[in-house]
Amino acid sequence: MFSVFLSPGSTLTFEDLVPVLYQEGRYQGDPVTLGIGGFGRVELMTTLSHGKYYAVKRVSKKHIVSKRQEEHILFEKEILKAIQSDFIIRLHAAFKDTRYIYMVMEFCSGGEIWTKLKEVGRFEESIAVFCTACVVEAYSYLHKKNIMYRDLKPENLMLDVKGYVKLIDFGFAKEMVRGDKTYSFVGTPEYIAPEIIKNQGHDFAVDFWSLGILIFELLAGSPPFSSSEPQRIYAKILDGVLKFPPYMSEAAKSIISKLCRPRPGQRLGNTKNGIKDVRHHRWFSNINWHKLRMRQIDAPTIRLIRKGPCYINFDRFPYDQTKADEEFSGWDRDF
Ligand code: PIT
Repeated sequence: MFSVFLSPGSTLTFEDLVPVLYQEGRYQGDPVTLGIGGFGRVELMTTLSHGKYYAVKRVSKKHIVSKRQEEHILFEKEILKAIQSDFIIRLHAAFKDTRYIYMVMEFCSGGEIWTKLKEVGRFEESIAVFCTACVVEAYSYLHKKNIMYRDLKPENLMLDVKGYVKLIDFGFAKEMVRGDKTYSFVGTPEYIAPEIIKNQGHDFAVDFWSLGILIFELLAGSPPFSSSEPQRIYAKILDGVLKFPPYMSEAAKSIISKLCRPRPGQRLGNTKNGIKDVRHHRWFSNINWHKLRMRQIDAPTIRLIRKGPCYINFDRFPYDQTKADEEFSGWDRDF
């Protein structure tokens, strides 16, 4: 077992981590799974010594090699290691063995925004404003470091114990020189900007497009351009016609329209004043940005968070007993 320590003074070792088990219900006695994705699974773990909780992402090395994701996963770890923001998930440590790589991350006990949105249908405006403001802070931090995020959606937003929002999943993030463009086709169909679909090259502006889509989805419960077939979604995105439900406020419609402008150079956040213009839009007039950064605002999202066992705000997933094959090619030397 190799281990990497990322926080000086911390004594977290892989052997210290033990799984947290469901205390009741259908899966009683099984390890708690917080999420499953194409990438692997995230499990809830704790230490017997200090009792803190961690979300541990585990990915099969064989799977990474078969999907040619070696570079990607190494980069994901390097990015997460370099990031220190209250609005982005923290990576505490990274480990590997012969079968898996593990990323030990901060546990956000409030659960996914996506789960909450499904529960209540759509968010009240004050909740949507607060969640989006947290994302703006995360973007501001990332863009200052020349990192595009490229995968904004409710599934990638977690609530911490205070109801503050944190960005997770840096699988599509990319470091970019200012002024450069990249041509990779990435993202989730409903959130993809028109210039990506048209393969015209894209940059930081795609993050502002997706911010507009997110605001719409938080307020309406579903994104503005949707269909069961990705091709139909892309056609709607290229048409660019936003149809707002009658209950949406004028300020909300205004900020969404400005973020979802087809031409990247005209998009709010991507003109000469940069992200400042987003912060100054009237939809955010009740947000004190300084207080938000200081975590001195009472988060309206707290109403969405349930009290109970530490996994109560998460969907439950069956345990997967199968063990991945071993993998020895050595691509993970630097992990
Ligand atoms: C959870 C709960 C939690 C953290 C996470 C998931 C983190 C997931 C994650 C996944 C990634 C990544 C960063 C974070 O790059 O507290 O359900 O692929």
